[in-house]
Amino acid sequence: MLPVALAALLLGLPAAARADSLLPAKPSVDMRGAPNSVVELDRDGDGKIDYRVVYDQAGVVSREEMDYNFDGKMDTFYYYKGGVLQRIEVDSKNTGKIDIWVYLLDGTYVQRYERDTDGDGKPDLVRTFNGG
Ligand SMILES: [Ca+2]
Ligand SMILES: [Ca+2]
Repeated sequence: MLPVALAALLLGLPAAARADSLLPAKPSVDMRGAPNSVVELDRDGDGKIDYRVVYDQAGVVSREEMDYNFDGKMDTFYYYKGGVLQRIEVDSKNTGKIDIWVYLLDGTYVQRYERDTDGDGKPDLVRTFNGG
């Protein structure tokens, strides 16, 4: 299932769209934690982890993973650098393969997205936003 907001993303966006208006809502967690620690949540209580935060050696968030459709498999991945969101990867077709990559500017604005529409694991649709 494709998150509605991401479907909107693929249909075309004004330049400099805010990423947080397009993505599935995440639980609010601290962006800082114990060094090299991992926090896992089972948000729907089915016994399967559906949200995970990984902190780097400095205790800054380096990655988040989310099981958006609660099927037990992580499908949305958020990658950080220095605590700033850089890239989001989504397995929108639930195939276990990433088919959407979203690159952010300043952790907030969508700079570029790429999509793999034929399932070969490589992006074949690329759209770039120059921030208006
Ligand atoms: Ca769960
Ligand atoms: Ca899933």
